Amino acid sequence: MTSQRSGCTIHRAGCDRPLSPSFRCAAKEPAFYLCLLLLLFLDPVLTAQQPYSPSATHPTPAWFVDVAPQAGITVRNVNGSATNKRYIVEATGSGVAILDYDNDGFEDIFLVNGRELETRESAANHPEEKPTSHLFHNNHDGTFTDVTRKAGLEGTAWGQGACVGDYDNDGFDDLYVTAYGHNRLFHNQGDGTFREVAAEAGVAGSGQEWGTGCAFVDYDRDGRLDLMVANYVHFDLKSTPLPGAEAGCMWKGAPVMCGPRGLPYAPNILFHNEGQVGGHTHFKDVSRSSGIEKSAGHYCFSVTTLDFNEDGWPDLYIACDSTPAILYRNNHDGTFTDVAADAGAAFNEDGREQAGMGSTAADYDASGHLSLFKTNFSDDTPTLYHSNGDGTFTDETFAAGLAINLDALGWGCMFADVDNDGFPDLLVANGHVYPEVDSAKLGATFKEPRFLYWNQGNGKFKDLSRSAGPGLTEPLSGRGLAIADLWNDGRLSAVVNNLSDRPLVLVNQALNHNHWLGLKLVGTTSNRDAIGARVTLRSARRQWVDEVRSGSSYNSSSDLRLHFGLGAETALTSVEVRWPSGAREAFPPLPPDRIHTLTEGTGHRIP
Ligand SMILES: [Ca+2]
Ligand SMILES: [Ca+2]
Ligand SMILES: [Ca+2]
Ligand SMILES: [Ca+2]
Repeated sequence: MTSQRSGCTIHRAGCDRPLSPSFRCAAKEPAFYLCLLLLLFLDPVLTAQQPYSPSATHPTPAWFVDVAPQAGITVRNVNGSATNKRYIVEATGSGVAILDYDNDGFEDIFLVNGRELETRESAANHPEEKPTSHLFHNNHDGTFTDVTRKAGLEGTAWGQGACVGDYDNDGFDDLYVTAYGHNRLFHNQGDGTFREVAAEAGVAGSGQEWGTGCAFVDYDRDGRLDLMVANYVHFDLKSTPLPGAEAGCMWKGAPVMCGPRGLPYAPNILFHNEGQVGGHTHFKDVSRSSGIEKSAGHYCFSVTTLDFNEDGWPDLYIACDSTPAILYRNNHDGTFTDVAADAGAAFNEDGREQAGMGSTAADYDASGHLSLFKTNFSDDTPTLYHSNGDGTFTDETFAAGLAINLDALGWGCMFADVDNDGFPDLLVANGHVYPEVDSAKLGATFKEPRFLYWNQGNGKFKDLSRSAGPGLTEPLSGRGLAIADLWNDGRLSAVVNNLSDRPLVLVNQALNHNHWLGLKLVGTTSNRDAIGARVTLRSARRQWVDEVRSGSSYNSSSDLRLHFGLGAETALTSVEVRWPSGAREAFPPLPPDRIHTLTEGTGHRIP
């Protein structure tokens, strides 16, 4: 349900049908607000009981409870053996993608899955018994239904990561799944089903590069989403040595799986969307001509897109294992240059390379600039790269209070304002790669808790991991993590994919009275998902900035809608969107505590 007034669309959560003419508010302010009141009164989503509703009995600011069993999301993750990881492909685990594949206004959940190693027993299994990635439809009432088979998403190979983007601008979000083996592109056919089109679209890859993180992004601003794919190693099971076989296969004196050191590098891939060629969308591999391939000698995982130098052109940040991180600066001419070292985002403050796993970007300190956070290996800190606002970053990990929990090996990470106080907090999934750490007592545990670093609003974070609910404290070997407002009620939930274990759906049941604003952006000249759009909200006291992005975290893809915690603020003075096309538009101040749809071309053009 929507009401429109001079470029401002009020979105009724969970319903995209146009409002009947008698409800349409055309021009005048009083009618507009009456309309809003009617919407509030009539809105069954907002008036109905929230699933897993918050309660004042829980401690604030967060009390995370895992609702996955009640929600019906119980499928186990498979990545080779659950207990004996002989090859590194068994240890890195799987991402999560959040998308509203059926456009019913509620975000659905895609859990990437791996495979068993091919043994005589598993080869004898019927194909339909093999593990597959799973799509869960959001039933709006706190439950989900596994629609994998109905949606045609079986046979997702040994999946690694996933990203979401409407690459053909038909109004239905499509899904790319990276793999050990050929990558998959699932075209959303608009009827609840997908068709695998990677080979015909030219994005399947060679099958030898082990694909990890990915992101849809329109790097040349032609209105079509291109595709960035990070690669980990050039992996061949047959030529990979067994645990203990050589130096790269030992850790703290114990024989462990080999890699990534000692395994051959695999270059990253950039695919340019060429539009319709011969009746279907075709992508061209531009890894060489774009300069992406020049960054050799990295073991890359997650991709996070952001315009770090604020020139209106999207850049790409890639966390890489055991090697420096990459920051591909967009040169506006179809080429990129890795400027991570010069920008201060490649190493930690000691100039040391780290084992980058996941990454996330946000304006966590209301400076108006996007900073970066990266997870790393155990016996190391994560890294907070604070944006200096001039295209460079300063490592603020220690100053921000994040040089803690050194036993943990971090993976999925997202900035998310879990209590809507206006400052994005950090959620981190952890888990070791070596099951041997338990039996050989190597100073860590294979299963680890999740962390909540609560943003105090002064540039520092407070570790609330042990006092913010059982959803965080239960040890599991976490990997992918994605964030979404699953029931359009302003509460951000987290979905975590755990290695060789069951997933988590973490809901914050602590009560707060803070305000929030959700924004779904629709591009018209720009790509339809508006991926790359930058939004600035202002009130009399401060500003909020964020960008629409596809991939992030660890090989995962979160709710494409932007979410802003507003704290006590109820009166925004302006809402500004810089669309991926470069056009800037102002929208009238939007009322808080709901999700609005903003469509490109309906705001007031800013010269
Ligand atoms: Ca949906
Ligand atoms: Ca599409
Ligand atoms: Ca493009
Ligand atoms: Ca840029």
